Amino acid sequence: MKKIIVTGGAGFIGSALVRALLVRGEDEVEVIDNLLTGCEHNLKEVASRVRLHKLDIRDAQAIAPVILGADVVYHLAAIPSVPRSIADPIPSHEINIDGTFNVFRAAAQGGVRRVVYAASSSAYGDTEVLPKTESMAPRPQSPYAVQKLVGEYYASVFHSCFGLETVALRFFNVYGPRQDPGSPYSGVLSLFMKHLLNRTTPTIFGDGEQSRDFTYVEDVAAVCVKAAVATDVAGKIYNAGNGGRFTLNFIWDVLQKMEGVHIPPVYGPPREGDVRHSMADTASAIADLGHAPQFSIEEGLRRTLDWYRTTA
Ligand code: UD2
Repeated sequence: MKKIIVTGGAGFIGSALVRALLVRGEDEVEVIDNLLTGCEHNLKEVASRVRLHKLDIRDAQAIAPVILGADVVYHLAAIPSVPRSIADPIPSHEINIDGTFNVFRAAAQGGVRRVVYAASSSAYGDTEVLPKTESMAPRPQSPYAVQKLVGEYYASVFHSCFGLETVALRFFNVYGPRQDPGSPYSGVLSLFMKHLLNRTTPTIFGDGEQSRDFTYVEDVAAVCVKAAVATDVAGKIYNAGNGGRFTLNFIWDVLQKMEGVHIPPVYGPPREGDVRHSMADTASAIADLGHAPQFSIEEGLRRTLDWYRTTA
């Protein structure tokens, strides 16, 4: 039996990946998570089939024996959020850079076949050209973006210097069930869902015309699994977005229509470190990984809203 590790597997994206792996028939899935932003509840339905190691990736000695001998490590553990990395940069630096180094090192020393690393579209910053292609020079504009980019560089160098197979996937604004709306640093769509169902007013930072390539969480889980098996991809970086972009104003309008309500948002000042527009060029991921996003924005929003309505 092949051991599969998901760091951050109790988080919103990690737990979706764990479920996708189990559906595929992987039967030795282990999670490393310090439960800082993730929670055990996210793994509730699959708890009997998953081993949860409550460990922090900053603790290199603790994670090494868990990673030892794994076939694949999906490295998703991180402190997300651009504004959080500005307000409180040290923990995100330590987890996103030092912790990521520890995971790669444990994988290289522990004979792991491949590490799939969750990178971020924030690496692009404000490029003039859309869509954003992997060959563009990175222009990080927040500590979080720098941290995620350093992880990509480490992924590449662990391949070239230590022979570890790595694939970095740049996630583009992932949304869906289980995204926690409980923090001011939560992803905007989880906050929109909360406001919509509570009939409260969301705050939009800036004019709401900024756009994002919102990607449904199951599509991201699917491309992670593909990245673990694709050939001739070691050491490379791929966009894991949908190839579309929608403004915040558009999304809030769609959600109001779905719910049959009229709640004008409040507009605040633009957020520090924010990128204006984000949209993935998916050609390389389609060609090399067989990436095939399944969920339109309407379908993804509908499923997400249904989940919050019945569960949250
Ligand atoms: C960045 C990355 C994304 C992922 C994520 C992890 C970009 C383009 N995307 O997402 O790939 O790594 O970080 O955290 O860099 N907003 C509001 N009101 C709110 C909350 C947010 O208007 O209450 C705005 C915010 O100013 C931004 C947009 O919504 O323009 C998206 O913000 P977010 O925090 O959901 O994600 P973002 O784009 O920083």
